[in-house]
Amino acid sequence: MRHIRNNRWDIFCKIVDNYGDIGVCWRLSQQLVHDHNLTIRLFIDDMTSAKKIITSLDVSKKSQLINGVQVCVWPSQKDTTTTNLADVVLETFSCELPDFYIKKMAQQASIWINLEYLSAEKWVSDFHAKPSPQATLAITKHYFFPGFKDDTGGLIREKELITERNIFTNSKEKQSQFWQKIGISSADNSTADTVKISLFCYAQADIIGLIKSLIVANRHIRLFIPFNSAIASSLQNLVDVQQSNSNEIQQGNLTIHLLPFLSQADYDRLLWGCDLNFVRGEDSWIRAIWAEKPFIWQPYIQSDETHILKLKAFLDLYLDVAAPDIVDLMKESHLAWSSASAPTRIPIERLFEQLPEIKNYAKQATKVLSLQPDLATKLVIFSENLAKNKV
Ligand code: TRH
Repeated sequence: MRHIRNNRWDIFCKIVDNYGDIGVCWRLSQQLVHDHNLTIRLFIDDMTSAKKIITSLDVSKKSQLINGVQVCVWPSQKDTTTTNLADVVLETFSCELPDFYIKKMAQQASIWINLEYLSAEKWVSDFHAKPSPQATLAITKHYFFPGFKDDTGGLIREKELITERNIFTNSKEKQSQFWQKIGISSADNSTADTVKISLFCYAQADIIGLIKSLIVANRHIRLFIPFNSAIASSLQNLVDVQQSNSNEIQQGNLTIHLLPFLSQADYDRLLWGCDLNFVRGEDSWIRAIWAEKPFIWQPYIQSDETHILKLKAFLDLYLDVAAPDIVDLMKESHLAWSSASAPTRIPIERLFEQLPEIKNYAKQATKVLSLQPDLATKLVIFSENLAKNKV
């Protein structure tokens, strides 16, 4: 039997807001090159925003090779970059490919897959891998939904990720090197009861309430904040960031470390090195799961509190076999953090007391998820099956 291998892929990314779209596309593009030996072109509509994630990007260039990925500006009809279309075209998050490009795809019978946003909701299994024939052109788009269950597209997880994480968490030296690299050599001198927390969230969260609770908590806390505009204004209201004249702010038992926006690789290490991670959106959420540490996830805010449905669906799935007291505590904490109408703050002291149990559960849940095939592998198999059905 002939083995169908589609080696050349074009990936299209539009940056709607924040860092999730480009964060996912950049991670996946690199993985398809390094783990699957594919030739990848990544087309991006906003190079300046993309530079936040692809730090070595030269925004003046139309096309450049970075870490094995050919990074290109969003194409126009006259661009020679699109003379040769790839075998597989990956539209991400329904970003709408250029019309001229779709017409060419129809002529060449390209494989067209749309990568959707991640959700743990039940309907995802029904919609995953479904075809959508186009009304005016002889071409079919296929929907690929990431997900937590076997009958979905899986989660992004690089081949070496779990090994790299284990090497890091088992090596005091590697951790020490990391804290030094991001300018926090004092992190090594933490007392045994110090809780390390990372914070990445949307401005709607009760950041002030959280920090006030941490200031009066009955143990030492280090709070690491990769600085961004969502957090900046809340922080200004609470502590005098300007006057502190340093990236370290001390209030009671709490030390706040203001970090620059880290590289994706360093952000992973921050999650691995902390005891509790506040994450948001899509990509940092999944990285927190792979960190196998306790986390509080804040979904991307949507109208009519739709994001709360997404949050509840995830918690039901993720906490499926957790002890009832852990389920209650995690649900209460997540809803307090994400729901505008929640009357209470995160029960931080109870969370700290239960941290060892939550950590054990996180380990177990991550292990189960990491036994499933990863998203890139499923995507490659999916594209091969589509190609097989074509011939
Ligand atoms: O930035 P986000 O809020 O992105 C969102 C979501 O993806 C949402 O679903 C989508 O609709 C919206 O964008 C348009 O959160 P997310 O998904 O966690 O992406 C953040 C990326 O930034 C992720 O790849 C991790 C990375 N990151 C760093 O590289 N360094 C850092 O210091 C931090 C805090 C994050």
